[in-house]
Amino acid sequence: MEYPFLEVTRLTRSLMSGNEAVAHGAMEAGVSVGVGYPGTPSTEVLESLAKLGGVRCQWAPNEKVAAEVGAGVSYGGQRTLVTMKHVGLNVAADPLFTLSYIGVGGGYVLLVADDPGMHSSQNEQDSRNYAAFAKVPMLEPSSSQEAFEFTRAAFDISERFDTPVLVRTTTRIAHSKGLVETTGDRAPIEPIPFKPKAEKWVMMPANARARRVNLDSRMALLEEFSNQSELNRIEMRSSELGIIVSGIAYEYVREALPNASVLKLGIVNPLPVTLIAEFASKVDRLAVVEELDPYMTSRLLALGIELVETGLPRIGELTPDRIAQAFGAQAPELRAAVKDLPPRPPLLCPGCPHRGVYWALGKLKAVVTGDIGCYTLGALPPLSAMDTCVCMGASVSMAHGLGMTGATGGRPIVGVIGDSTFAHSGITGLLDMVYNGADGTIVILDNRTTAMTGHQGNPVSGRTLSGDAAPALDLEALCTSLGVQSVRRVDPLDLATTRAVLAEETERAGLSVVIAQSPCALLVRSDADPFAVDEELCTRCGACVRLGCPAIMKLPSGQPVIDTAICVGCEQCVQVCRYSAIQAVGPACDFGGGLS
Ligand SMILES: Cc1ncc(C[n+]2csc(CCOP(=O)(O)OP(=O)(O)O)c2C)c(N)n1
Repeated sequence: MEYPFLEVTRLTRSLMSGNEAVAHGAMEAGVSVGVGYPGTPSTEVLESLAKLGGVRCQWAPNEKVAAEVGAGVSYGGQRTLVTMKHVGLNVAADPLFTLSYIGVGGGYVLLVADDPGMHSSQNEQDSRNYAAFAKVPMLEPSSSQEAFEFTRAAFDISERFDTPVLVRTTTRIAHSKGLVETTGDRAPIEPIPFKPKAEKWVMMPANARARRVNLDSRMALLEEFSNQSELNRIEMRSSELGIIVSGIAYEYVREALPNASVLKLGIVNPLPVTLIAEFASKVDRLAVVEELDPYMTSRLLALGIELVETGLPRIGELTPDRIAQAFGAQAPELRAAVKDLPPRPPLLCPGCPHRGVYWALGKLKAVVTGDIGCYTLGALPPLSAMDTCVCMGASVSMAHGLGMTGATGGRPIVGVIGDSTFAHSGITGLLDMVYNGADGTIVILDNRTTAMTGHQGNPVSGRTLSGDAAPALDLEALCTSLGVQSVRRVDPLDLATTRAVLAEETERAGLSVVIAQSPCALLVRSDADPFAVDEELCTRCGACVRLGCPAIMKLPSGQPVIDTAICVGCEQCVQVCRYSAIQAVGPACDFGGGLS
């Protein structure tokens, strides 16, 4: 089978992360709209695509919306790239499972980045299962070069087979860099005008039943394609051992077992069953090496293909060492990692406005249903001020549910949610509380940005992906119009007022929202002088240390000291010191408190 994308004229060679390479692939494929929701390790795909220029790129408030905006673009006959992290695909699963029935107009590619080992996620999921479950093809690159080429290929496959296509990366592919050869050309795509065609575009039972049959025929054609495609390839070496592998694990296998023959799969759904049987017949022993779920293993065993049991872990990331060990091979020589580095646990930054809210909630002994963002770090000692964290938006709905139980023994229940997370999936939970007459207090931490994933704009901040001004959501007006009885705004850097307002709102019956608004400390350049502890006035009571500010350290003697190089002069510690022992000093350095 011939694919022009594999025969591109190589013009430019540059070092790119997998995320950048996906963006280049989409750009060269002639994509006209990129849309997604940030989430590590996928975020830089859309940011890179936006920087390449010529493609309209935008953040959606959540992944379901992104998937649907992309569907509209595709039905309008243009190519679209939709991006998200693995848990985002849970949110976008609803449209995905029907988009597969409908198919596409212009090419529709959904990039999903998994995070084995949970470097930055609340769980690890293997999105390959989604491809099989939703009945859509999935491509899995093993390098930055492939991330580029497979993304281009995915658009061709999408249009040729009339299907959305998933491209799956994992953290190691998304974030590691490799040389990528690109053409720099942009495929001229002729937009296909939208034609009303209810039997294709309108999924109601009568139409869906017909498309369901069509879906199975399409998957059969795609399996044939998978058997012949250059994206799947056999690399014959010793016939003693054959490994079936995809994604980053391919690179590990090449390092750990250089003599093994390999069937390298670039298409992981549908699996090329004939090609797999052919490979199996060429080797004495056959094994599957795969990170996370036994996705290929279980399918091959069901087909009656004999596999060597590797005992490789199903949790976390694979490594060349682990693979070598599983096959009794010598571990590859790797450059020794630097040992004994001090641990650097994530912490709320100096000057972070979230800290003031947690301090106040701690004083009120509130039970805090939490959410996902920088503010999840409030769960860590010494603040230890968050009691639950499940998924985006859950803080609001769980405050509602917990409130029905009376299980907190009279302690107030407060849901805490960031501005981006509130726009993502908090609004419906709040509407539910209003609708069902729930009591409780929800704090919206409005730091004017999506900080956790690298300061993306969102509907509350009123800044688009390209940095343009957009209408900023008026949180007070929104919550009031939903029917919340009391909506108040506080500056969380003013600890006494924050505490007083939260005390009033948690004591009153009914539903209230407190908007704690202060920009992320990394967004403002602080001109304030840093502070220092006057050891003569200090009683070592520890109140300042309990704020958990990285600028405040406790010496072995128990004496707190402030690192003036990172103190941004937010004065939160000044407010908790009852002995006036924390005082401003002259400027410690000339680069202020953070990025501007
Ligand atoms: C469904 C889903 N999509 C994306 C993410 C990635 N993610 C983690 S936190 C976060 C947003 C945090 O922003 P915000 O709520 O404003 O809080 P901040 O970090 O600014 O304090 C995102 C997008 C996720 N965990 N789950």
